[in-house]
Amino acid sequence: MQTLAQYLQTQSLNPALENLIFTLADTSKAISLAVRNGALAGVLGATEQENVQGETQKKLDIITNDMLKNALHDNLAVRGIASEEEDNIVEANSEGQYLVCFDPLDGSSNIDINSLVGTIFSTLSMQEKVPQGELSEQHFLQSGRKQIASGYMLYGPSTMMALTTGQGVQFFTLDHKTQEYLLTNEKVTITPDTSEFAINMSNQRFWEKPMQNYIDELLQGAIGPREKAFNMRWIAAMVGDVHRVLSRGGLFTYPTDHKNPNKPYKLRLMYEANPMAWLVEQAGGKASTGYENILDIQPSHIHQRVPVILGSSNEVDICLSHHQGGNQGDNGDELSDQVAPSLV
Ligand code: AFP
Repeated sequence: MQTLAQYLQTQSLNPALENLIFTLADTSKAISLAVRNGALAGVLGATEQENVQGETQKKLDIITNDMLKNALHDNLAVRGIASEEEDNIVEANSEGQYLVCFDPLDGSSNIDINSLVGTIFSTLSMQEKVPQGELSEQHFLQSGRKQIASGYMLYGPSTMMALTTGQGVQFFTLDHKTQEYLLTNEKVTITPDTSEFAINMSNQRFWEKPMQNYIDELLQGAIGPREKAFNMRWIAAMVGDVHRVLSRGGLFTYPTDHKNPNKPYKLRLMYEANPMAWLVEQAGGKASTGYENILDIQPSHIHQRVPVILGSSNEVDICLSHHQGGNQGDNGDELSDQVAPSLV
């Protein structure tokens, strides 16, 4: 089996980008160890701090954020960093050419139940050179199409990395003995058809009408319009749910919901939706908000949230056909007193 280093050598990447991928991979090995040791390392549980999004930070959110931030800061190719756990962008090296957006520990509510968590990353290029002290959020606000290397590390029964540099999707598995990531799937492909979906059903009454109608058809099974039974899974860590979709197909969605009209979307564009949407497209699947391709969204701020529907191409198309002709914020009669949200 090829190591990550051997594989990347065959891809003719810019050596600085290759080096950046190694930095991310090496840091994930240390994160994997901290996650595996759990209570033995005293890293479980919450802190009393909140992140910029008002979520209570887990100890491991902060530990993993610091690990990645420090490692990336030490890499001279990195110009700046945006993280779920940082209120503002962090400036790194003046000569750096890359910007890295990351969620250091996606699914962190799973930590204390010893369930799946992961790290998600997205890399962009600096479009212009700016003097030290003048890097701003504006430099990060590039559409998902501009990503140059994205992926995730999944800390599960095995530690795995999914990577795309725009040449398909590869899976690497960490050999804990040698501490090498080894190539275990060189061409990850999402089956176009599926009978599996992932959604947090407890929000059903708050979804827009098109999503309610689509899921209702799936739930009717063989006697409904889809004429087949569907299975449902929900890991509560996007990284785990998307890994399943990449591995055996499926549809994953965290749609618009009106539980809290001030927060109609859950997933973050720059370090959750964009990297996952690019991976899914590179593996032959589709990713949309319901109304537009995720990768075409022009971001308005680094912590922006968006609705996400992604996975097996034919199933995503069927879901999108329910949205056609409708408007975002179409809640049907029951919730029509709510204000239609804009992308926030
Ligand atoms: P955390 O990283 O804050 O735990 O959030 C994980 C996440 O953003 C995403 O990975 C999951 O798909 C989603 O939240 C789960 O949300 P629910 O708890 O509402 O099901």
